[in-house]
Amino acid sequence: MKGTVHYELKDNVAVLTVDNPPVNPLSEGVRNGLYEGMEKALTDDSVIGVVITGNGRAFIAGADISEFGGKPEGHSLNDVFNKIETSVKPVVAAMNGLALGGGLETALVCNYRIASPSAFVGLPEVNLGLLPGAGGTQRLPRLVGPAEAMKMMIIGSHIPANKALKLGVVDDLSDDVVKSSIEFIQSVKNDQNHPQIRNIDKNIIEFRGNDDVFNEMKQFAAKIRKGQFAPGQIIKCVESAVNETDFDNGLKKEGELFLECLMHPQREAMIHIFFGERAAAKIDDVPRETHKQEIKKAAVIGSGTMGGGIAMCFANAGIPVHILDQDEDNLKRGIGVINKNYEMMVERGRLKPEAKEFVTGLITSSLNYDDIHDVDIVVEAVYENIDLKKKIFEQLDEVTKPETILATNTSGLDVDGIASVTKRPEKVVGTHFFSPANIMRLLEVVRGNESSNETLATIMDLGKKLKKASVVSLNAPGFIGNRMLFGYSNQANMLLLEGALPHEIDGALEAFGMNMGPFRMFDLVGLDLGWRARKLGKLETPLQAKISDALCDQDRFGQKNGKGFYNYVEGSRAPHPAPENEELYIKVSEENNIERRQISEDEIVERCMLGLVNEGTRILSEGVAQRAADIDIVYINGYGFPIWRGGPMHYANSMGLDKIVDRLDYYFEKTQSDVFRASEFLRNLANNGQKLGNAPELGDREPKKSFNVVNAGDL
Ligand code: 3H9
Repeated sequence: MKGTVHYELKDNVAVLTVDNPPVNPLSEGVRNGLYEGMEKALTDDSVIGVVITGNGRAFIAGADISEFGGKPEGHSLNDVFNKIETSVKPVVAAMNGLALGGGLETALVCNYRIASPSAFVGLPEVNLGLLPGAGGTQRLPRLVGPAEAMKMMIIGSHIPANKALKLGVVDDLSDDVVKSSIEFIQSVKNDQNHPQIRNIDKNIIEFRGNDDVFNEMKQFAAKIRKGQFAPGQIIKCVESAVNETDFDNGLKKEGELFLECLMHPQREAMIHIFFGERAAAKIDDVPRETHKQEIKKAAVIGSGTMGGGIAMCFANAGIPVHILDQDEDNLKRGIGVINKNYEMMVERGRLKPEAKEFVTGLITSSLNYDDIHDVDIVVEAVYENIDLKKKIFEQLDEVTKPETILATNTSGLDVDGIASVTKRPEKVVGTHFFSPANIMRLLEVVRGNESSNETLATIMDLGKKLKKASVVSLNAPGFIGNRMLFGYSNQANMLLLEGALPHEIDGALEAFGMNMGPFRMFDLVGLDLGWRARKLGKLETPLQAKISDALCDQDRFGQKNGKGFYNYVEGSRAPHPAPENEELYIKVSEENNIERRQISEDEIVERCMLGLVNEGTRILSEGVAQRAADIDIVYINGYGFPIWRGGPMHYANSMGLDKIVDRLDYYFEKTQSDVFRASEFLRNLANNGQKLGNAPELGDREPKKSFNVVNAGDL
């Protein structure tokens, strides 16, 4: 049984300390401990009140997420909360640290709340496809009003203690929460009544019978949590909190709606991502106790969009960073962009002016390699040219101290090739940030053949400090994310050749939940990249790229020049259909003997998803990704896959691998396209009724693709 609660008497006050490292979730042992602790305190006449607190850095981080979907054991949270709320002796929540979900809900059934200034509170259940199901939707609106409460629950934000105090979520702040709580209990021990949030209705009464605030929230939720089930449920709960005159009716409604969330596939998908993200940060064959280098100072080579964004990541994490460029004008421009980004954050209220001063003060720059001799890590972020990168790495190897980690921000070049020019290949690693690097959460960490355990452990640790979702990929063409685009993009392009129009394909995939359809993405990236690479290498245009190359021949390069698959008006990224392209689509289809036809949304989604999933299974079968969930993390954080579907691999598992193989075989028979050729690995899993999970053991893997067999522009 996980977790326990220590019972201690201090000055006639029972102090119940939740102990369930590292973040004290309400596992069975904790629920039982709280229940029994409350009973003991209530039956001991010498006890004048109860303090509930947490051991370590957290008060209570919520219900134990790993218990969802299983059979509940021990005392329920309801039993525990009833015991606390009906206590005749005052109960104080001494919130020493994080109080999230069921943790904040525990505090809300107490009579008083005293928080440490460093504590954070929040009801982030929505991130797990859930709603606060232990009274949070009923009690929080009574403290802060329905609008603020719904905003907190729909965003799922963590609020700092001083803001919680201002909002009235906590009553006081103290550096020593247990001592202050005990003193407080001494001061109210003779009071007959202690406040209960269930009895407060001054903040909700004015909203009774008025739908405006709920309609506004529905619009807000549709915008920031498109396609998600839980936000609508949260709003319904708060409607009950406001409109039901009997508190217990509202609680009952919350219970019913919580259960619906619990049974919903989005809950399983989102919890898969919660644990998947934490698992992805671990590398199977790198022991947890591996020594990590301290990163006290960093350098970034190149002051372009990527370099600037990466430098901001370091500064935001409080790590001094030096930007190096070879061109003074570039450097000035780059620093200017960084300043503008920070200014914009201040204007939008996302950064305090003094915080801006602090972070910009951490960024220095120059044109001189000698200035980075003492840094602990260098991230090279120049444009994708292997010869240039190799030249830079030779120089970095010369000027930096021997223990400096040398990282390359490449989206697809051979990291081992780059490492080979240094005398420290064990210190070389790929760090593929996604643009804009200061905003996008994904970090693909590319493990070179010789990258040492210490280097990898240090980078994974750094990823966490930079607030990234880090995923390890072996050094293979396209790594994980871009390689998977191959099958997906191939099918999007084939559908276009077969008769569907870009806005129809994008529309179908966006309705499925993708943040951005493939043709909007192609326009954003630039159609000319593949076209130029093929021209340079005198390579033939593959069938799927014929339309894209034909558009480039007509100077349609995408967003960069205002016309591609779509048209754009200056200063806007909004796509407008380009009917003038349709003649060209028909012509290219005809030239390639492809008969155009009406294509259904279902077929569009199915073919693109099969392309994505099948390439994912190959990546797994080669061990390029450690686990299927790692691939899901990549796709959700870097490629706009809807989190509520749990990522492409989880999606395949939930469809059933036997069905996936059937559909791959169906399309393979029709098209003979390699995109639909099911691997033996996938077939075996499907035949044995298994799911996509870990990569096969080392000896059982498919050989990984080599860099020299992949054509430029194919990926
Ligand atoms: C809820 O409360 C429902 C109720 O309303 C109603 C019930 C009826 N459970 O993230 P970290 C593990 S729903 C179980 O690396 P950090 C985590 O897996 C819950 N395990 O640390 C990891 O394990 P490992 C509402 C949990 O400092 C380890 O703890 N609460 C839980 O970066 C360290 O976690 C939430 O949604 C949990 N609740 O971040 C909060 N939480 O070491 C979810 C963590 O084996 N948690 N673990 O990989 C978080 O957001 C972050 O973990 C937190 C700490 C901010 C707390």
